[in-house]
Amino acid sequence: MSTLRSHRLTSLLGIALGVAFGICFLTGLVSHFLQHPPAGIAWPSRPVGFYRFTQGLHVITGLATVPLLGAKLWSVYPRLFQWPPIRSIAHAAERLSVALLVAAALFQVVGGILNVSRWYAPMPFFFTAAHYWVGWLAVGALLVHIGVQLPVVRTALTRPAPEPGSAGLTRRGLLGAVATAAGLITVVTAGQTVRPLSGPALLAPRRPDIGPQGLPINNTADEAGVRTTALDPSYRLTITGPQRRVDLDLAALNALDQHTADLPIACVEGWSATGTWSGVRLRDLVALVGADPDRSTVVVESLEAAGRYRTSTVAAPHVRDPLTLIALRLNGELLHPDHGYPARLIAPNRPGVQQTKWLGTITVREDS
Ligand SMILES: Nc1nc2c(c(=O)[nH]1)N[C@H]1C(S)=C(S)[C@@H](COP(=O)(O)O)O[C@H]1N2
Ligand SMILES: [Mo]
Repeated sequence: MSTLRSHRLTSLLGIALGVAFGICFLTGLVSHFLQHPPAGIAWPSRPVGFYRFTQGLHVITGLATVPLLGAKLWSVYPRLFQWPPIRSIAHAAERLSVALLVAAALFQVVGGILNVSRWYAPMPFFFTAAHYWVGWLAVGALLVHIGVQLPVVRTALTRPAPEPGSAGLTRRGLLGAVATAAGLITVVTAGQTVRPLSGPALLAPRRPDIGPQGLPINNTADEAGVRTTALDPSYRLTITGPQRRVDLDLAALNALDQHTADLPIACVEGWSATGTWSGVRLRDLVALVGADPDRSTVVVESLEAAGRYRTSTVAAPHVRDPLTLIALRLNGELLHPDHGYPARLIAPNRPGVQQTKWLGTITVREDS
């Protein structure tokens, strides 16, 4: 057995891991509630890049936990198999919470990596829901674990550190290696959302600058099965409001006031990239069908026949925001078919999954 294993090492790794999991949990909650707001609560549309920041942080921190988790498990590995496995009721409860914590932590990290790599085959369940609920399980087990281990950690860290061993890897050396590994993982992946790091982003599943019109794609027009309908010259955008319904062809859409905004696509998978989008303000279209743009809710629907992300709801703060566009252009060109031609939604502080592409209909409801 390695002499490197000690309460001190485990404590230090545990604190780092606890901080990382805490950041992941809080940013994960933001992502969940932004996408599933509790009834009667609407998220603000500003700051523009808020979700880009929290979700980038979520995935960066999650990936950096891999070496921490590995080292932490290694440092306690022999103790996980102590005999007898159960000594008392309290001991049994503590063992169970540790088993839950290890299982939940591995599930979160492995599932997160599979999702970021878009490899869903090993996950025959809906990843997002599972990731959310297991997150609560992990945090619950983590709090129990912290409560139980706090005295051990306190003793281990207040007692003077033992003399370093004479041969082999030292504790400082091991912690340094773990920190270096976490740093390296960050450097080769964070570039998918932090532009200055896009050069070394060798392992990032997405690069912010690779894709048509300088932006990555989540789902192509062919994958969504919309190429024919999207390119059909008889295309109309149907907008239905409390007072009237209008069908606008591309000429009519282009004849309306055009506006430009620099806004990011911030995917839940952690990549993000800013584009310069031009088109019609959603609030102008809301006014066109006789609703009050300052107090309306909008449902947009894609030409895409099926698919989880074919529709999204735009709550009042985003409808009202002059930066919320039905974009017709990206970076000075007509939208590429993969970016949602002929028209897509783009709004500030909004998860990528809700930036609906290939819009077919817009339904406006005035809030009471
Ligand atoms: N209709 C439709 N819109 C969609 C999607 C989709 O699958 N179908 N994917 C969403 C996701 S998950 C993201 S991250 C963004 C990506 O936009 P981009 O491909 O233009 O970069 O589009 C969103 N809009
Ligand atoms: Mo996405």
